[in-house]
Amino acid sequence: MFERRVVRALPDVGRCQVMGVVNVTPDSFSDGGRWLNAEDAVRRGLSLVASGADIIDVGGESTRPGAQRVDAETELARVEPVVRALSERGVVVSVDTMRAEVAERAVAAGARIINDVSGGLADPDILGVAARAGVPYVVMHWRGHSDAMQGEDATTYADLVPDVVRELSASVDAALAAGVKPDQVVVDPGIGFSKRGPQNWSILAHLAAFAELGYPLLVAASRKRFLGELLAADDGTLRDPLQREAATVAITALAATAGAWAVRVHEVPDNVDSVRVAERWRRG
Ligand code: PMM
Repeated sequence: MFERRVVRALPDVGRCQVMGVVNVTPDSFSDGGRWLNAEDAVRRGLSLVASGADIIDVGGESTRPGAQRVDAETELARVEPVVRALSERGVVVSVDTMRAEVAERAVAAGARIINDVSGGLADPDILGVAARAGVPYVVMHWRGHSDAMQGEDATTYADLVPDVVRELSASVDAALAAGVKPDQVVVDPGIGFSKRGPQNWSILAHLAAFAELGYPLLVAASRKRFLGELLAADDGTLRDPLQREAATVAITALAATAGAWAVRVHEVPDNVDSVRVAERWRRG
């Protein structure tokens, strides 16, 4: 277990926060196409809040392995109205984007967190946007875009955990150098990004090494492939993404008990129960 850190400028809910996912995309691996229409996406976000989500993460570009990039205009058209509508209703919104322009417009529309899966590597201008806006900035460990991230090069490490910690730390340093305040940095080891199945388990078993960086920790394992592999049928068929919920809730309990600041999940109620149990467990 490690200290559960909080993020300045966000409410401290007294336990690990639950970040509910709304992907306004046609192709995300588990909810792609379900909330592509802005009204459906807003309704989904509000329903996740009603069931206990503390934060809604709105994304307009799929980062599933092999996904093709969308242009900035398309991404913006998907996320901006949803961010605005949810923010106007008092929801704490994070914008899941790698683009400076999209982050800037989303913050102007009310987003209170920038969640950048590339940790500033895809578009370094995003660091200045986060610094000027003075909003929390999620720095994820990332080694390349979706078309290359699961290749041999991108998933090879000399020593996995120290390598990921070091690369993540370099991204944090760049964010700080651009003016992001240390108490607004969140780190995320990037489950499923340039990590093959077993590597994800090594990362999760060593969350404390990431906590040692000294920042709040976000864990985003919901429904990901490594869970499908763990729960595969005898013939090797992966467990369907929608049937990975119990496993996701188990990861939530373990991450929250360890001291994660937040978990990023697709379904909320069971994960809220899970973090409440975890917090009670931590207090003993
Ligand atoms: N994973 C996805 C999207 N956004 N953001 C953070 N901070 N960490 C993640 O691991 C992460 C993310 C991909 O999952 P999805 O398609 O279910 O959104």
